Amino acid sequence: MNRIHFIIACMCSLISARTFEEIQCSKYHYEEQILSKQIRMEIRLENLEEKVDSMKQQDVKPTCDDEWITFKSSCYLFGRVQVEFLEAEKFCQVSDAHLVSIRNQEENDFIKRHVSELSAPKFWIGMYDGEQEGKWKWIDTNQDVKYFNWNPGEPNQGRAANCVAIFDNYDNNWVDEPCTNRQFRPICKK
Ligand SMILES: [Ca+2]
Ligand SMILES: [Ca+2]
Repeated sequence: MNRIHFIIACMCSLISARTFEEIQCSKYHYEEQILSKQIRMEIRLENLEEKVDSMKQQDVKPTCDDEWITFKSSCYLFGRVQVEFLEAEKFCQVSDAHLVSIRNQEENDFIKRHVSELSAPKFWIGMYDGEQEGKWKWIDTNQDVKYFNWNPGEPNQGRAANCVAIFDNYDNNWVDEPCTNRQFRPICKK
């Protein structure tokens, strides 16, 4: 091979090397695009699945037993016997329920609306501060109470009253009462 042939051969090999790199590069670029498209589609699919799950949950209505009333995803029973607070909780537990916990304004409005339609509206709700004065808990989960609907001036009886009731003469707002008071009926929730 003379000098000119050698130079031409080198140039050809350089050209073919660049072309090969270009082909490889464009192949990687293409694969990268496909991969990123695939990732975007997977994220969209996950988002859609989450949306479908949450829509399904919103539509779920429990099947409540006779005399129990459905609201959102729970069943409520407005008892007819007047008992002490702990007896009221036991009454609910017989039906695999607990005294009602009222977690927000909407649920409170539902309870108030229903109680005001009844002729003897004095009820226990499942809230107590028997473990530590002023630290109110829900009896169903033992969680701290975060939403309150005290009647103005309540709670007002300190250690003498560790349970909570709702009365029509207090506009069905919450009042603290001695737990041994037998004037109240249970509202159960499950
Ligand atoms: Ca108290
Ligand atoms: Ca009170």
